[in-house]
Amino acid sequence: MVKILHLSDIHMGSGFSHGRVNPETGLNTRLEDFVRTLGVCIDRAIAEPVDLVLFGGDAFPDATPPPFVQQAFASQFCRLVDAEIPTVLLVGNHDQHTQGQGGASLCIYRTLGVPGFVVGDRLETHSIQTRSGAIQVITLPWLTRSTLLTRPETEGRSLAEVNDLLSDRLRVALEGEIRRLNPEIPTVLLAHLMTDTARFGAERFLAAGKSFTVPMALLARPCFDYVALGHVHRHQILCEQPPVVYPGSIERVDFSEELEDKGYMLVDVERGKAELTFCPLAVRPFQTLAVDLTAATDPQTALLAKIQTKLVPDAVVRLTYQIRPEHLDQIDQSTLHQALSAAHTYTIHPELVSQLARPRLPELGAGSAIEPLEALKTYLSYQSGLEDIAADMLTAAQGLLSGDRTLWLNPLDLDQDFTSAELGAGAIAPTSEPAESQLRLL
Ligand SMILES: [Mn+2]
Repeated sequence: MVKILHLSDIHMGSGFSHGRVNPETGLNTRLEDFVRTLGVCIDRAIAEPVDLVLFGGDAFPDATPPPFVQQAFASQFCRLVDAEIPTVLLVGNHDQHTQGQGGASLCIYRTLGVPGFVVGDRLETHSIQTRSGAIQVITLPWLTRSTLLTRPETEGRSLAEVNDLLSDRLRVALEGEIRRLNPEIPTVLLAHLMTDTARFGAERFLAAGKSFTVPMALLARPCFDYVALGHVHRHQILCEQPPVVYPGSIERVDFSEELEDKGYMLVDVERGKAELTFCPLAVRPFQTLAVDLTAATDPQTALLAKIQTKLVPDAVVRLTYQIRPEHLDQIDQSTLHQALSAAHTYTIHPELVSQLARPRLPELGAGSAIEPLEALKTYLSYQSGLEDIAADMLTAAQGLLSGDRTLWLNPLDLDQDFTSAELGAGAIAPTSEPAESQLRLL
């Protein structure tokens, strides 16, 4: 039985906008959070101890992280070297660099010859000797079309055709690795990819462009005893036999991960069998507080009450409130900042709900048929500001529809020598203050 700790999508150095500078260290608190959480994973690997650590890719937000971020990452992984725990670092899409082979930020571990460290920047099988016996790890880093296809092969083809072609190439290349496996030894596929059955997490927003999805049929094969994935930030088990698992990211990268549990996997693998446990990590909470103040008589009190009862201390908080423009000055900003000060960091997003932006009237929806005059009546019945002239407007509309000029001419233009009979039923006499009604109409 080989004991494995499988973690993924560290993204160390991202989400700084959700943190603040720690005056004691000069570092962004979100970097400190990520380092602490990674530290908890490494602590567990050493405390067990596990026989092997598998990292599923996306170490940093990009391939050229600043030195202090690289150093924070290295100082955690270097503890595995001291503990003599073999480690495989897979290259994810965020780690790839256009210059040179594979991920520049991770290949340094190979260049330096860090003992026990393997960098997975190509499709390759690694035979690793652990304290509990040998294991085979096939590394499959993030694939781009240029990995397996040449330009003439992709030219003039649609995205779907290119993806099919890429799928075929991957099938053949993976088959080549599988045929060379020793069937007696447990085997893990460690891959950074999007499967066709995965549920999306934040990576939908992180990855630029539409990318390649790998069919589950390529992964869920009996030759693998465990399929360790990276890329999707939401933890999920896609297949039971063999287990195909995204552990998810170890920290929340942004608000799209607000409701997701974060953690890593502990896996006991032997040939034909794997037992797995998801180990949750106590990470910093993210919280969206949404308050609708459009119907509140005292918006300030309603808003503060919501914050005081719901705010999760030390969370990254996003407060959104809907308010009518005329009530905006009733919100005292300094009191609001004071109420939010228990948060780790917070942002405030007031949303002005204008009278004009009210929801569509159900009677006037696209699905219902209604006569123009009835439509106008319905509209006017909802417009409290037009009450005084509603009758005039209806009369004018009647005139427009019937073609009767006398009904829609502005009262100002009308000859004063007329009778109600001439105007027709329901009409009203010209107002003594026509200028005012005109103004209201504008
Ligand atoms: Mn990724």
